[in-house]
Amino acid sequence: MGTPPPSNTEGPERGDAPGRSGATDPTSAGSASAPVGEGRPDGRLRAGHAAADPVGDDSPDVVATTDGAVRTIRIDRPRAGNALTLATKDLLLGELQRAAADPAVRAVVLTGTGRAFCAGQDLREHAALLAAGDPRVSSTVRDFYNAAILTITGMRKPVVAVVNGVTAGAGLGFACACDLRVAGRSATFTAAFAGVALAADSGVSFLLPRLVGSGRASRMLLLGERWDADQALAAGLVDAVVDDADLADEGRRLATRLAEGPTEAFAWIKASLHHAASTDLASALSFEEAAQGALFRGEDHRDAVAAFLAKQRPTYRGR
Ligand code: T3D
Repeated sequence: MGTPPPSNTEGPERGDAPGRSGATDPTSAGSASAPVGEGRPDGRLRAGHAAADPVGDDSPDVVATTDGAVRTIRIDRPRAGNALTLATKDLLLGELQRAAADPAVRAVVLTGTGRAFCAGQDLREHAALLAAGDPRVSSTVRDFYNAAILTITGMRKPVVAVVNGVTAGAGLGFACACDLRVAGRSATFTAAFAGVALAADSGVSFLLPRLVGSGRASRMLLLGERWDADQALAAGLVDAVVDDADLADEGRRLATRLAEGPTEAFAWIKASLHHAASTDLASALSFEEAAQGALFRGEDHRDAVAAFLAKQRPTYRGR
């Protein structure tokens, strides 16, 4: 296979603009995709057209900070468990797309403020939109949830979920979509959808069974089980659990290590894993061949081989 197939799980090609897929193109992910946040000196973003916040704190915020090549995106509505309103979703998708498109960003951390990672859809706003017959109740799945999940999975750089507390509904989908998941000891995990008489969204039906197996995924979705961090670790839902006090440092350590790695190879590894998740062996082999073919031509590969032979540590430039 000379070139990867045209889907969101396709492999990135060297020299492509970041976010080549429609989902990671800031101009093509639907009406909710246009960044509406106004940058503030403290790095917090506020929606330009935010409706009144359901918990009345007028702060549907997403905080984005950059440390070297690591971009940290933090959902910042702690009074509502970092539940997602339309305004928060606009900001979050915009930040995800910006991180995907910025070549200076080589790893991303997704986390939340306070006791929650993300409680999913804001149910107060949802109830109000339902009562008003607002069409955004259903369009938000396509315009935001689908677009955001595809932006995370299609991003040509690793994304680390630093799960600082409760995660529910779409929040669980966000954690599952990330490439690595590290949780604080107090984190809990629940699908929550059936609790409000909904089915899965945000990729949970696809991503969760691949992490924990279909039996455990069914228990989570049908029985509404809420797992603690150790259960999540045992089931494979997270890769590591650390004390809450150490979580931010561990997330930073992981993301920094990834940001200093061979970004282009990571992009292909990520794409290969996503491609292989829904294809057959022959197609996976072709995809791997395309990946290695692209990487053989890269600077990082040549430098890394030369460094190995010279018994030195390679310095990756991400190309
Ligand atoms: O069209 C569409 O939009 C469909 C899209 C759907 C995507 C989805 O995500 S559907 C699933 C939505 N999420 C949920 O159903 C989760 C609901 N929340 C819970 O089950 C529990 O609150 C949690 C398991 C998340 C946490 O439990 P706990 O005991 O640790 O905390 P708590 O006391 O229940 O919540 C703390 C506060 O956050 C509380 O506010 P209060 O009473 O102190 O003022 C609670 O109401 C608020 N909160 C938690 N989740 C949400 C929320 N507020 C709004 N929306 C929420 N999802």
